[in-house]
Amino acid sequence: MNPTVKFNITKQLLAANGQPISGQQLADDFGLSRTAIWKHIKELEEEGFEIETVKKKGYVLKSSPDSLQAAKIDQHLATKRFGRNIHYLQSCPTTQPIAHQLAQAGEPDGSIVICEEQTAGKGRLARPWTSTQGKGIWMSVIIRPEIPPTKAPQLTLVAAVAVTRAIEDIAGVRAEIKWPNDLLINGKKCTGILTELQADIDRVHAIILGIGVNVNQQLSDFPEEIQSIATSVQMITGKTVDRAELVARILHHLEIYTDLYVKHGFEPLKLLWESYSCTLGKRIKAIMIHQEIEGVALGITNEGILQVKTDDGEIHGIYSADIEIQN
Ligand code: BT5
Repeated sequence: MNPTVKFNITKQLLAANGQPISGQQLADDFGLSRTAIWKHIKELEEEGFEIETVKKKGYVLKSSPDSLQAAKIDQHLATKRFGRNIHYLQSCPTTQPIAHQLAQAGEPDGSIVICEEQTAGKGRLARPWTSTQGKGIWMSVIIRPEIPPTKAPQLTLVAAVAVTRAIEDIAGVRAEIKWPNDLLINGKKCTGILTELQADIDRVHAIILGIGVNVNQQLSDFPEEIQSIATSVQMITGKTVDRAELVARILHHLEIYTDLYVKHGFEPLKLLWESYSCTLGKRIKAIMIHQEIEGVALGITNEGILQVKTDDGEIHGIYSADIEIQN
């Protein structure tokens, strides 16, 4: 089947809002036979779309599956670039290397790789990221900002603000950002962000922003070892969230904030970031590979570096660490 035709048929069926679409009309639109259209319809049915054929009227979409097919995200998209190229997979080990390959081959700014399940999802420092089938958002966004590589970690903070705002818009809950890459609700992690880079010494070619959001999991969907630290949006609100709508909203904010960042730098985003932060003013322990620093988190600099004041009054700039909040 032709993926572009399938995408467009799905789009038309979704947009028709329960009204029939004539098979002949679709055939004319795409320059195909009615049989070819029917084959696409059958394929959509196999993917969980419930489509009724009404004599002399055409195809009526009765319901669509809870999935992240490109057309399902597209129906909610209000962006110019972000999410305009969607690579959708049922299952993959991790979306990150796929996005890297696409970026290397010239995939445009704002393209995404998204899947229903990752079998080897990864966090920072090669830690595992649990990515349950059909319950969350597991996506990599390719971004091509014209910035030096040293500034790339700021994009993690920009993305954290975008996801927080999107969750607030769609589910009505306010997550808090734990520097640098965790979103917490009631102190438990619902989102992780992994920022990877393609760059030479003075220029970024692409940033691959890996975003994992726990959306519709129940506690038992998480492996036992993370049940005490993980949560999902549904566990907090008690309501199932339309994941496709949430993806579109994340992309909406991500496009706006990335553009703002490229134009005006990190400063305007810093205020927003601070308003969502649960780290600032708290006593924390910053755990790095070769060192641990304990003290009060004072704030972040205009570069996005966390400033921690230790008991001897010294101020340390932390570029990357795991943070434990102590009070
Ligand atoms: C992160 O790492 O939080 C980054 C997660 C990025 C995931 C996305 S999904 C799309 C893209 N493709 C990928 O393969 N990855 C990206 P870090 O801060 O290192 O946190 C990892 C730790 O979080 C693990 O060691 C667990 O303790 C915990 N964890 C694992 N899965 C989790 C989940 N689903 N929810 C909450 N916590 C989890």
